[in-house]
Amino acid sequence: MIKLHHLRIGRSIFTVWQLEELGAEYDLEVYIRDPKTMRAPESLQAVHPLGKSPVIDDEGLILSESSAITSYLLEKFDTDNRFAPPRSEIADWAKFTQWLHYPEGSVFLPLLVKMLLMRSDQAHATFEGYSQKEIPLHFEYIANQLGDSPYILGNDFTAADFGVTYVVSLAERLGQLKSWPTLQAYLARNLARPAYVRALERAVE
Ligand SMILES: N[C@@H](CCC(=O)N[C@@H](CS)C(=O)NCC(=O)O)C(=O)O
Repeated sequence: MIKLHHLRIGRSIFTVWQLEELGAEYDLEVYIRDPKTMRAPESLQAVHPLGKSPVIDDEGLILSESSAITSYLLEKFDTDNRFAPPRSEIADWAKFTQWLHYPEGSVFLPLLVKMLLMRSDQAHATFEGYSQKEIPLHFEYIANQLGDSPYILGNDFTAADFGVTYVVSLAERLGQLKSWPTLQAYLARNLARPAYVRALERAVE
């Protein structure tokens, strides 16, 4: 059975959500951040050298990186393509893959810079300039992609929505969503999904 090494609070709740959407059986090992440093406990390093979460252990296969974990879980549990287009539909599959990797690859960095700036008591003009320009660039891109659709690839919820929901939720935690009603509505819609609610209950977030 898959074991998910889940660090509270952070992106691995979105992996718990995926496991719930997929109806997979799994065990959860929960880790708590150091309240001062907000870093993961050292015990996570015994699981994976980077000591970060999510990490899954599937009968000895240790896998890190949230998007890679999503791909693995789809391969294993989404055999009827409920959450991703089949590879045979190459253009749809390529767009799906782009949106699967975009949140971690492109959106997370400017949000991380913003988070660090908020924790700093010094002025950092270069970093401020970067995050002030990059964050709206990404939000507009996501909002335009959504348009009037409920999900990032249109009318159907797909596994690309997990990562996009993660970065939008992080943006909300950082107080960055006030002028973005489309993103607020998208976030509320996804977090109301029964599988997300079950994930919160299971992970006791
Ligand atoms: N690129 C990795 C990032 C993993 C990551 O940085 N996870 C954070 C939690 S959101 C973490 O474990 N931070 C604790 C630490 O670095 O001490 C992924 O997508 O899984």
